[in-house]
Amino acid sequence: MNTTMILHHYDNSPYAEKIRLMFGLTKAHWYSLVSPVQPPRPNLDPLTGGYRRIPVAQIGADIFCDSALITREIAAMMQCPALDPTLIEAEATALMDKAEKEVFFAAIGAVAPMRLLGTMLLAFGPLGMYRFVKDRAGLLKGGTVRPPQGGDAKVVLDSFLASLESRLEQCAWVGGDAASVADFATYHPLWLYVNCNRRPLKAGPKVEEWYRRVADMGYGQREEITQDKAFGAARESDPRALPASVDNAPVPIGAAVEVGPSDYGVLPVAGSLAAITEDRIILARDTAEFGLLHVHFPRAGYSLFQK
Ligand SMILES: N[C@@H](CCC(=O)N[C@@H](CS)C(=O)NCC(=O)O)C(=O)O
Repeated sequence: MNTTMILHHYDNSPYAEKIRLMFGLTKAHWYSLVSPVQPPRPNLDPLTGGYRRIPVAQIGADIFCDSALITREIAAMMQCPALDPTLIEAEATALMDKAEKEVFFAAIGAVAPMRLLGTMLLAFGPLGMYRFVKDRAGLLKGGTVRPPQGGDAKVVLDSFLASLESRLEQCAWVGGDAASVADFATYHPLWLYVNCNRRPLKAGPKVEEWYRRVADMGYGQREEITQDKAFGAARESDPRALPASVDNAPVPIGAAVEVGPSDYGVLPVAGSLAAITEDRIILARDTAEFGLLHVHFPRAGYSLFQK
C-alpha cells in the first residue's frame, strides 16, 4: 500500500489528465482518490497544509505538489526515460511550455461564453456552478498569470494547433518517434478545450489523429481508495530519505519557511525547510494527525520565503 502512488485528483482536471495518461503509457497500477473540484478538500488539505491546486500525489508520508514533480516521480518509479522532460528536444520543449502556459488559459477563453456556461451547468448544476465560478474568479488573485480572452484566446489556440500540426508532420509523436511527456503536456489543454466546448477537436489531420492516439492510451490500472486509506498510508509511513541539498540554499536548512506557486492559486504552505535541490523544495510538516510529512514542490514557478 505505502509505496503505490495515490493520485488526489478530479475527473475534469486537465493537469490530472496529463498524469492519468502517464499511468496509461507506463501501465502503472495506482490509487485514485477523487477530490472536490474546489477547496475545501478534506482528503487533501490536511496532507498538503493548504496547497490549493490539483493534482497532488502521495507516496506514504511524502506528498508531491504539481504535475511537473509528479511526472518526475512516475518516471523514476516506472523507470521510464520518456517521461523525463530533460531528455526532450528543444522544439518539443517549446511546445510543452507554450501548452502549459498561454494555451491552458486560452483553452477556456476560446470557448464561446454561452457554451461554457452550458458546460458548467451540466457538470455542476446552478448552485454548484455559482460556487465554482466564484472560486475560480479568485484563483488568479496575487499571481502573475494574465489569461487571454475571447478573440485573443482563439488566436493563441489556433496558432498552437498550427505549430503542433507542423511538428506532427515531421514525427509521429510530439517528442519524436515514441510517446513521451511532450505528448501529455501538449494534449491536456486541448482536452480541456474539447471538454469545455463539448465538440470533437477541429484541427489539422495529423493533430486530430494524434489526439485520438493519446486518448487511447488510457489510465493504466486505476484503483479507487478511500480518504481513510490515504490518511492511514501517511500515518503509518515515515518520509523517505532526503536528497542532498545544494550548497547555495537561499534559506538555511531547518528554517521556518512558506512555499507557494507564483503564477496562480498562490496560497502558501508553511513548514521548515527539510531540503532544497536544483529542482525541488522539500518542506517538513509536523502534524498531530500523521506525524512528520514531507511536502515536495518544484522550484520552477514557486516562491520560497523565510518566515
Ligand atoms: N502547475 C500546476 C498547475 C495545476 C493546475 O492549474 N490545476 C488546476 C486544475 S487542472 C487547478 O488546480 N485548478 C484549481 C483547483 O482545482 O482548485 C501543475 O502542473 O500541477
